Amino acid sequence: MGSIQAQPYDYELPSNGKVALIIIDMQRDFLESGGFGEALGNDVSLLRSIIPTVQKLLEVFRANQLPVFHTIEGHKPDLSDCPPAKLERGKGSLKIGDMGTMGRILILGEMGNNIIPELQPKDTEIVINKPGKGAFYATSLQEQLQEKQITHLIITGVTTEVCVQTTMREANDRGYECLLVEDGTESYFPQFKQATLEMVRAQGGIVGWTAHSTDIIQAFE
Ligand code: TIU
Repeated sequence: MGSIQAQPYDYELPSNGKVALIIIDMQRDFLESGGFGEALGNDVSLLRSIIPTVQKLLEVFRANQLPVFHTIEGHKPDLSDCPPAKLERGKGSLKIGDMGTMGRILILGEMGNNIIPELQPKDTEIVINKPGKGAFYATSLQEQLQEKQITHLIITGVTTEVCVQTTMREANDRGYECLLVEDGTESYFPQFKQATLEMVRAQGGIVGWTAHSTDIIQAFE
């Protein structure tokens, strides 16, 4: 493993291989009709464009026997882990916990809350259920990364400016070297994706790096 052509400058992979792939919230609730994304008033079809890219990265990490973490945004059925502020936010017809066409909206274990079939985790991969937008808040992610001595994170998933960016900022504050995959993340709002890519790599990589998946994959071949 060497370096990846990235912005604002090349991203150095660790020589000891302590790098993980993070796949954020690629769940039906955000990518298919009848889930949370649509309940918030979004066109969910836009997000599906990154599926082949994330699949390719997943194959590369699996082939190199490198750790993969999947996250799911979801709440306990009794909503005890959902703050009232989150529950009550928005003016859509469906709220968290309501019955949608894929089961209860954003509730762990419901059909809509499952990871999409195209990116099903293997038994050896870690799935982090998270009640917040960031993957570190109220989860075991930090402990699990530390256990594997991971220092570098390649970040993918949805949506760029919400759960992906929040997680990347949380990871950056915890000292991880974060690389956001430009074509491996998507938003319901193209301008928000673009702004996020620019803001995380501004000021000399204030939050981290961004790179195209082809340049990342090349570094693992
Ligand atoms: N609404 C939106 O853009 N995102 C979320 O609510 N969660 C995630 O980003 N996963």
